[in-house]
Amino acid sequence: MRKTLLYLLMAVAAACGGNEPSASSDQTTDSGGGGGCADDDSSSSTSQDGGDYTADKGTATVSGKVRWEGKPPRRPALDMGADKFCEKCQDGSKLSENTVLGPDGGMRDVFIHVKKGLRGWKFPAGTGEVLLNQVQCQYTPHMVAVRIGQKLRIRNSDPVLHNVHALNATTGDDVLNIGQAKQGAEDTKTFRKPGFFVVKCDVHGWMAASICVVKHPFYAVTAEDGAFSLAKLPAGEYVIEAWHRKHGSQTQTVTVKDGETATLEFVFKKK
Ligand SMILES: [Cu+2]
Repeated sequence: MRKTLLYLLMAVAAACGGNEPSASSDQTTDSGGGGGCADDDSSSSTSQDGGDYTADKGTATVSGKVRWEGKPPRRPALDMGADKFCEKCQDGSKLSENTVLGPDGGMRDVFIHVKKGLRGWKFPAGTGEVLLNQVQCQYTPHMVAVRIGQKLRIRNSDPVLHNVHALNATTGDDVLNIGQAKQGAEDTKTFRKPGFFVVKCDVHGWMAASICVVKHPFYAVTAEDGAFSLAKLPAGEYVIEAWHRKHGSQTQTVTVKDGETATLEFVFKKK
């Protein structure tokens, strides 16, 4: 570790940003489970039909908004003084991302998904890839959702050592620990089971993110407006979960018919 830190100090560049050619590797994990994103479809099936799901089999939509009620939590400035490069990146805009709200109280970084009700449907593995970047000593984005089979590309855009150390949110078990010392380094990861993971960087204590792995396409991560829409659902009764890394989980049960839209509102507040 001492060697690594030495490297880190040597690697501190004059500029904040930039790119270099990347080295890459691939990993696959079976580790799943954890609260939050994990699907829980051990209960009775509620949606109609079942079988191989294709988008033309669903015409129902569940949409809505996640909002914060009450005084908005403070977003303290991150103290990146422990690392010379990171300190240089501090321009007053690096604030805690623990709770990020929009101007009208919409809540960012809430993971919305169908938790129950899809039993009987089979979903093809996700395609393409999703990026978890490390930029100016923060993970970007703060919350990443990835399908089973879809590639999670992990990139270090900084000229300092970071690592993506992911832990099962429930058990605390290590599921992933990828260190990237070089600017432009890339690795890819594919998940085989759904689950929810919190991510930390062992070099920079302020860095935080989460990864949600889902087996079906009915999920969303909210932006600052807090809005979400789960479209092309088969008609049925569903348990919808809203999960936030800091503020926990809420569920609501909803029934939707073909061609109809059901609207939900999730409200988080200080506990
Ligand atoms: Cu870091």
